[in-house]
Amino acid sequence: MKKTLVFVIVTFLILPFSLLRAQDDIWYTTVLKEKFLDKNGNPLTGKGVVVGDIDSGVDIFSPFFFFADGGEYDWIDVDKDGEFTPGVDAVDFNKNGKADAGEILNFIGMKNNTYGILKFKSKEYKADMDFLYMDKNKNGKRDFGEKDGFTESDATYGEQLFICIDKNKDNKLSHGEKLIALKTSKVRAVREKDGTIRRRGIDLIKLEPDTVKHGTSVCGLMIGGQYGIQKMCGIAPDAELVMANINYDYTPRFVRNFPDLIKFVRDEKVNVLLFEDGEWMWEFMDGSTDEEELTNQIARDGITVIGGGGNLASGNMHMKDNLKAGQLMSYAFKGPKEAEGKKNDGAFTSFLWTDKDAKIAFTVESPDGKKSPEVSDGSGFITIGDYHMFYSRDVSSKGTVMFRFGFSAKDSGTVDGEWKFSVKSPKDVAIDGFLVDVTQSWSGSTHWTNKNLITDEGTVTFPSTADSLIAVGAYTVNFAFGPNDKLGSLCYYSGIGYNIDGKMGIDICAPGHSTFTVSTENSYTLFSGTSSAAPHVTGAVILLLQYDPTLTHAQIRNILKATAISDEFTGKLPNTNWGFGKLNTEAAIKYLMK
Ligand SMILES: [Ca+2]
Ligand SMILES: [Ca+2]
Ligand SMILES: [Ca+2]
Ligand SMILES: [Ca+2]
Repeated sequence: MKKTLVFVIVTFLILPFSLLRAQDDIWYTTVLKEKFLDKNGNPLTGKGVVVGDIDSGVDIFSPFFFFADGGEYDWIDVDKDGEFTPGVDAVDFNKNGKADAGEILNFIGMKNNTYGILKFKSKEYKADMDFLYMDKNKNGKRDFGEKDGFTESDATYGEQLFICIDKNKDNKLSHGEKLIALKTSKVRAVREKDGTIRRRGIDLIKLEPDTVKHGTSVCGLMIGGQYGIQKMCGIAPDAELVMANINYDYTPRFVRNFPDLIKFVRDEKVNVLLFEDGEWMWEFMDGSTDEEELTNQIARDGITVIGGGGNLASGNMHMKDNLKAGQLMSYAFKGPKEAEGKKNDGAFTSFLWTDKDAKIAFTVESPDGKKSPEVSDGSGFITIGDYHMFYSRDVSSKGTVMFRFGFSAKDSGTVDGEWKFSVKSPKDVAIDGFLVDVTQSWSGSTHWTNKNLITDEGTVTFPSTADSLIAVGAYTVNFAFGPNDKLGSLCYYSGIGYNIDGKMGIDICAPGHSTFTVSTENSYTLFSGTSSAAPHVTGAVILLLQYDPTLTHAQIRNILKATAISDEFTGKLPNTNWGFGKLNTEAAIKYLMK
């Protein structure tokens, strides 16, 4: 599993045990409590704004990602029973007043993957949650894509999709109610993992699938569905999307080609950019990398840049200590043989400190009890017993020192067992230790064992460590699943604290778990993590930009800051858990309108 995404997959495993803690009233976190208009009197829905997302991909065939720009149609009660009969009744698509061959009307039957929290059945048509389609080949399912003979010029890239205007609000398709045809994809362009660029109107229909499903859910929160017609839609459903798909590597940096992804999105002239990746391994964490400098430049150019703060807190993969001059300290971590169904054949650590004159010396003891020579500078490969060790000391442009290690077994076996570091500094210095294994998991399969030094302070992840980036933390809504998790409280995994360069790590917090969005294969799903929180802020920013396209990154950050909410959970603001507080999209819009 690719878990460097800002996403808590592992926590889903414990969901069913906590079902009783769901609240009765669902908060659709992406549906605003009030309706707003832009300066021209149009609804504030993101129209005219382009959002860029660096993420796993997007399911372009989902009914959530087409505009409702295909015109109005009538339906015909073919069997004259006074109600919509799927597979029998018709849509008068050629407007001749008759039900013709190929005009059979059916519904998708959106799957309910929300552990029953959303109350709807896939097998019943519900106007507020489902989509209709014209079953042209009468096979009882919606055909789509090139595999079924459709081309780039076909509306909805498959059999024609519709939504119903449920005028009498009975949640059914009733006599005389109109259908609106969906037509144009909301996706303008996507850079595939191998660099191939797919564009709407040219070859978007060939886009690689979103096998990880993450990006599809993120986009559902931002731009999915139809405003004012369906119960659930994204915050800014009339905005357009540009995405750069992430390809993961085996060893850190797990996303190697960040500059290519960032430049693609920038060159597509997006108005707001979202990062949906969080990394901590072999990173300086001080905002000094080329990628972060590029991010700062984009923000200076007027594009708002947002990122999830990462879900590293509570992962037992970060420790801090204060080394005393000349004192020998020992740190250790332990990993399993297998983790998440795969062989644990690699572990990585990095130690960071801010005094480059401190030449800290390390000796490593492998699980078979063999010791490395002392290393304090340079880089190299060393064999210890049955293992290989890579090490390197580097200094960032901001003066942060990073001492990296990578461990593997000689015979391509696992690195399970306990690894010990003996550490000695010639000067008093504070040191951070980060850890990860090949699972790249947030909750971690491999953990520090010196429990008293483990801390969540300083767990906001790269690239949200960039100087000019709105870093988003997550708080609990709708449905709690952590051990001490309460609705309204900060999510236990949400990164907190100051970054190593002294910047307050988190700017603002937004709904983490559990939110509702769309996933691949025509389903609704629960979503969680700072992955969920960041698109809420991005959606709010899209609406602000529709109202005033001249707003800069700094102006938007100030609006969010001025309107964020404090409550019993946040305490006095700003602070390093919550930043400025909880996102208040409605207040941010009103603040701008004043
Ligand atoms: Ca009927
Ligand atoms: Ca007809
Ligand atoms: Ca069909
Ligand atoms: Ca109706």
